[in-house]
Amino acid sequence: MSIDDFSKDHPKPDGINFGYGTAGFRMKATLLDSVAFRVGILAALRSQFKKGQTIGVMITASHNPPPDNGVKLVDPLGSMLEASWEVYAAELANAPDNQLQAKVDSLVSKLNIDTSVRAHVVIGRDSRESGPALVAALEDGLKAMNANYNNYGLLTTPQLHYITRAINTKGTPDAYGAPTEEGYYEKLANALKKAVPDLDEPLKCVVDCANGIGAPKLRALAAMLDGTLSVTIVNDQYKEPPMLNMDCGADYVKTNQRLPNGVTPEPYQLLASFDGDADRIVFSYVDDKKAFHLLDGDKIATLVGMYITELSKEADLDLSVGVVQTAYANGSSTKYIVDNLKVPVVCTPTGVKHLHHAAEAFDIGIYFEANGHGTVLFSPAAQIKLQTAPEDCGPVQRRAIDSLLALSDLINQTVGDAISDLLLVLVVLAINRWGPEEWDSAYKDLPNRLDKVVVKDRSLFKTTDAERRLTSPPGLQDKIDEVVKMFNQGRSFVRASGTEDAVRVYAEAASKAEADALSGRVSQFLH
Ligand code: NG1
Ligand code: ZN
Repeated sequence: MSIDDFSKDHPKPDGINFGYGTAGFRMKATLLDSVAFRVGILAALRSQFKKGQTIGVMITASHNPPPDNGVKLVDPLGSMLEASWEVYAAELANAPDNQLQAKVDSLVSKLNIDTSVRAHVVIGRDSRESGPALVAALEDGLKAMNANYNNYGLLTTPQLHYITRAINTKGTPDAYGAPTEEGYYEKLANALKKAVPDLDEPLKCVVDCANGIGAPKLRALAAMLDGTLSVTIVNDQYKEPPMLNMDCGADYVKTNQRLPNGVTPEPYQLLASFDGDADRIVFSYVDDKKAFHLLDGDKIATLVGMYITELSKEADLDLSVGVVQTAYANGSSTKYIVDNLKVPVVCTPTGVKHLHHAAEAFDIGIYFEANGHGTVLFSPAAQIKLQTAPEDCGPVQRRAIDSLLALSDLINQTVGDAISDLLLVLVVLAINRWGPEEWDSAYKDLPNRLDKVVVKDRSLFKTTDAERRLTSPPGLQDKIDEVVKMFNQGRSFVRASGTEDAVRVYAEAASKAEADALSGRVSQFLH
């Protein structure tokens, strides 16, 4: 059957303009059938363009509510789809039904794609009810292109990134691991044992899995790590899709700055929260007065930054370490990294692809968004230095090198990964013999507030300096500067959201009252 024949079963809804954003296509699942079908075609084209290398497709809407879903592509080395193809994705998604074949032909000729190459695609999905039907639509797109595909069923987003990279590097010197879900667990389990070789007691944590796919996957890993990892999994009802992300999970905990439903932690007990597809994680705890404390992506970056800086000094291999943040990083975290850790900080626009790219400039680049999405990248040069260091160097140096090598396997370097980041944090805490309170005490977050303001046309809001300053609408930045000056340790910026039809206002200041007031003043300028 031809593309047009298949397309009859997947008509495009009228009046919608589909955009491929930082999270791929994402919206109400009921609107996504034609998009999933066409992404199947696009994934096949991308694979053919990449000479038959395997491309990943993930069906997920992460932390969004249960009726939503989304679809995004994973490039051969496990990174997000190359930016120039986001445009082709949108063009294909928006082509009228009767012009789909013509659009495909024009892309083939424009990109000089050899259509005799057999395309290879792997598919994963989160636990949403709409997932199987969208996978079926996607498979129709792949069949229309005569692609070879493998549906892995339920996976976390980072597992699909891992599998994609593992397939494409199999049998090469850069082999990433066995290209299966089991291979993912084996790699993490082996790395964890190497990262904490002399553990007195298992690493412990209560983990809120947002009633998502992270629950069974973390359980599968923990089963292989009896004696090394002891997790208590809560909000694990992934077979009840209407419960996904409801009053629990990383986004709920970070946004509301409160405990998720379903937990009553002891004072100073460490709690982790995953998001719905397990690529984000934040931690929290309550103190002896039952006050809630959040340990977000900034706190993870500083903890990991501290440990990796120490190790790289001891390893003595001249490895450059850097941290990448966005404007949403708490000012205290940036100050702590620069002043105490003496590590350079780079600020990029929002969206992991920007952070990931900036982190590649370092031998060891640590990046986390404040919302808990992040990872650590080891450059190829750093990997070689670590792997080829002499066996008989001093014991401190040797131990540091071995620890860095273990970390480079423990960390999912393709993308932020809640399971891998959980292990990383537990390792650093165990090595320092710290609980959440000691971790939290490195610096105190400046009180802050993040608001959303709906405006007539958010496209008028243009920024510069990694989104920290507005260049448009004219005059607005000057007004913000004036009001910021009136607040102790004040900082505020405004930018258009890339995922919602709204403008975000961030404000921080020396006290909660001042942060609230600053945010209020800046928000007034937008009405
Ligand atoms: P937008 O809507 O552009 O602010 C949000 C998050 C990003 C990122 C993307 C998803 C905040 C302030 N923004 O982006 O960090 O996670 O969604 O790709 O948390
Ligand atoms: Zn997610």
